[in-house]
Amino acid sequence: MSTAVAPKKKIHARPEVRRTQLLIDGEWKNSVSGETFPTYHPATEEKIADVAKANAQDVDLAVKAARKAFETGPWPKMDARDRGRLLNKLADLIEANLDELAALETLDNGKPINDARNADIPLVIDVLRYYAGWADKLCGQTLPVRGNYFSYTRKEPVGVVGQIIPWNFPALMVSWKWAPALAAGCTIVMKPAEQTPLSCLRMAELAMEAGFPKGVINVITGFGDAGAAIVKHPDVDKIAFTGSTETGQIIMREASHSLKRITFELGGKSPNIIFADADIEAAIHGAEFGLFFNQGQCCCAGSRLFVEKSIHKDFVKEVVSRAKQRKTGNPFDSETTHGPQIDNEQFKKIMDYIDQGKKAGADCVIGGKRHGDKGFFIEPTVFDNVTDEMAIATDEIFGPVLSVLPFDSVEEAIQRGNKTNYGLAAAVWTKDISKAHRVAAALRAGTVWVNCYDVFDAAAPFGGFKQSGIGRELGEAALASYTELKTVTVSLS
Ligand code: TXE
Repeated sequence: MSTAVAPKKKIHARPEVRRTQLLIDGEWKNSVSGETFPTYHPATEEKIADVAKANAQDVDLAVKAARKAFETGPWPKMDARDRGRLLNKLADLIEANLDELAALETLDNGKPINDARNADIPLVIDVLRYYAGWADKLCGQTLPVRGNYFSYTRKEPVGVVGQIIPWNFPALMVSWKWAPALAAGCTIVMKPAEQTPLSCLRMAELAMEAGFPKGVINVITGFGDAGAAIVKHPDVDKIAFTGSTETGQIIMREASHSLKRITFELGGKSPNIIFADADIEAAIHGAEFGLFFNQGQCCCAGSRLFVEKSIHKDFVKEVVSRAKQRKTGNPFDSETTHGPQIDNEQFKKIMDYIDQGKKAGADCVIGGKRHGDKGFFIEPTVFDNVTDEMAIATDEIFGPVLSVLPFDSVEEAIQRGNKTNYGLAAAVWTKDISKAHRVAAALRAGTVWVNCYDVFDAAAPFGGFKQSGIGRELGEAALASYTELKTVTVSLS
């Protein structure tokens, strides 16, 4: 992801909300109970729309449709290249409706429109196209077995997959989940987060327009109980989940009953390590962007900023000055760079951490307060002189709160950087190439950025060590979790 450079000021229009029902077996349906729930615009707290509230009965209908599409529908048996063509067609339709989807994302999530237009939705398109190319390249191997046998492997779709996603990158998470699953020939029951169902529903509508057979993509909107019903359902073969570590633990316990395949992308507390010999200008940007992008609501946010003591004072001064320059306000304004948090629950959680940081004795050098009196805005906040055991250094805050931790040596930075139960991402800033590689190898994290931050690519696997997850998304690696490997052995005698 790159920082969006705002063009001249423009207030973008709010989009129309076209879909609020469940998509089951190619049909838009109310929930069986008839119940709905509201979704809100986080910048104003106004209700946007009422959306169908699914329960276990709806989930059962969606799983049945996905199972039928998998067993008897054309999908897994379709020529792989035609599956790829449909993924490309969906990418084209999203591109044609980029402005609308970006605005929908801003409406439902509150992220600045410039970020949605220049980062989220273009990445969605890229991921779909990347996996479209994989659809006809999932090859097995011939095996040099002993005896008069011909033995080979086939990569087959894992089956019906339940996909449960969060609210921080609603459309992007849809693409990370749908694209490898569809390329592999799986069918899907997806549950978007209750805070942000709208872009997923619009993408599902575009998938229908692209011509995906009915039952291949089903969307269930609702709360954690609907997610739990997907996890419990005996006819779901795999769960792909992005969200909190706590919910991941619940899902893992539940999925163990039927030994469902699982992939998890969970929380993080990523170390962003700045050495004195770094390109300081670039590192200042990396420190600011690495934490404040998306209002700090990134699983890989560089929330522990380790700064070498010899540059610590000046570096913090510069980061604070950048934080001050962030423009907080209406996310539909193209000049806004800092939007609201997603909801009141997250707002309260973050404010509580800010309070804990102050009470623990860290120096709150900027921010620390609510911005305005409407919407869930929090000022970009920097705590200096944070120590490893403070809650603001150990817990995922998932908000615009940066903790600065001064350090003395390479060994100390590595040791303290790794002192966490998480292991999603890390970054190291230095001009010394040997040091960069040494530290990159020593950090226990699924992604290490060197002299950059938040650089994502459809081809680059992403996921966590330790309690940050299981398995990998993106790249060729993601396809492994959507396929089963079958060995076929033929007697030649
Ligand atoms: O997450 P949940 P929440 C972290 C972040 C945040 C905290 C809580 O620290 O402050 O989690 O956020 C569905 N069975 N992340 O409460 O509960 C739920 O409906 C099945 C990091 O939003 O994990 C939603 O669709 N599903 C993270 C999804 O799980 C269940 C992004 C995520 O919700 C369920 C988001 C259950 N029992 C939060 N309970 C990241 N890794 O990026 C809830 N859900």
